[in-house]
Amino acid sequence: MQTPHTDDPARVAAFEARIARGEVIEPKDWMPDRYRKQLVRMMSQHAHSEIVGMLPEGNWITRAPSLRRKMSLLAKVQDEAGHGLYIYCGTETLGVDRHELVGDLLSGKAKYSSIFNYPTLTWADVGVIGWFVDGAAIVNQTMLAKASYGPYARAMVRICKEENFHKRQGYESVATLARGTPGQRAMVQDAVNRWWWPSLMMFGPNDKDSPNSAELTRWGVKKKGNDELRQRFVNLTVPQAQAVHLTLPDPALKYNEASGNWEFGQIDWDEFWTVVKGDGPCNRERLAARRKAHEEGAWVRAAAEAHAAKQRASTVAAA
Ligand code: BYC
Repeated sequence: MQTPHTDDPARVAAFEARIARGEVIEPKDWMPDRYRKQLVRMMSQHAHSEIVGMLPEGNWITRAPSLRRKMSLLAKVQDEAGHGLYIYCGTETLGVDRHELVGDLLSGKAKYSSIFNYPTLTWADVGVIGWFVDGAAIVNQTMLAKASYGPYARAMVRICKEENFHKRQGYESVATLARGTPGQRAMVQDAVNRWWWPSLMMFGPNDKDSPNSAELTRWGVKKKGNDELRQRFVNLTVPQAQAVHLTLPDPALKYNEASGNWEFGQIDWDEFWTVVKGDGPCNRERLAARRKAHEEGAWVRAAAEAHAAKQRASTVAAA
């Protein structure tokens, strides 16, 4: 744990000048306490999202319709675990311990992305998650790859490469179903209808209702606001839906020639906050699954710790 520094104004000004010059902040550099706290908050929520995010799709590994689909789903879910681990490592460079962060997730104190509190009812949901959820994550994370904090930005570069593969496999699966039997078409349209609005919520509240945005933008963590990224996602996704003849469940969707944007309807913010506060369709189920996995993994952690202690002892003996 680094010694806490006093945030004296001259140091903060020098720090902000570095950010303004586009310099990357590294773990050993001085940073305002608030910058460190904001990063720990956001990065730990992000890591938790990757870990909880394995659950909805993991639910379909045993029921994937072919060996090929099973292999790509397995690889995708494993990638999400890897993303969580890189980001926990990144968060530890800020002086926190991942056991503490995981404890906060398991106790229900920490947040993770609202999107993972919705159920995966059919196989089509898996394709739609790849297309919408990974698609939204790429839009958000491509910006975070330019964030001012080096370890977070570098993790995002690799993660975005993997998310691109996830999105493509999801869209390809959706396109296959959309070209399939009337039953398959209806199944994929139903999945699109259920996942569209929760995917738009992934970008967070409107900028005017986002308490963290101003500070994160000033410090170069957020390069674009929640609304701009959400709009970018809508603009990218509408033509993709048209290409596979699927309808997005929003009668207000309309192309605005002047702005070049697809205008969209009202997001149900009451639903969003209900889910964020822990009362979504699957919040309890997700936390119960994580707690069970954590308890069942106790022997692995104990074995790893015993191994590390043995290694340390033999290093000391050899010195
Ligand atoms: N869900 O001031 P705001 C993946 C909270 S996983 C829940 O705008 P900020 C994948 C927010 O935390 C990738 N909570 O916040 C994995 C804040 O609460 P606190 C997930 C949300 O931080 C498996 C409050 O609302 N991506 O790709 O400026 C399978 C006010 O919001 C949500 C990330 O985690 C939400 N959707 O901006 C497939 C990206 N939105 O902490 C795929 C990293 C907001 O003040 N995170 N809240 O109590 C970010 O980019 C930003 O944190 C957000 C929110 C844009 C999400």
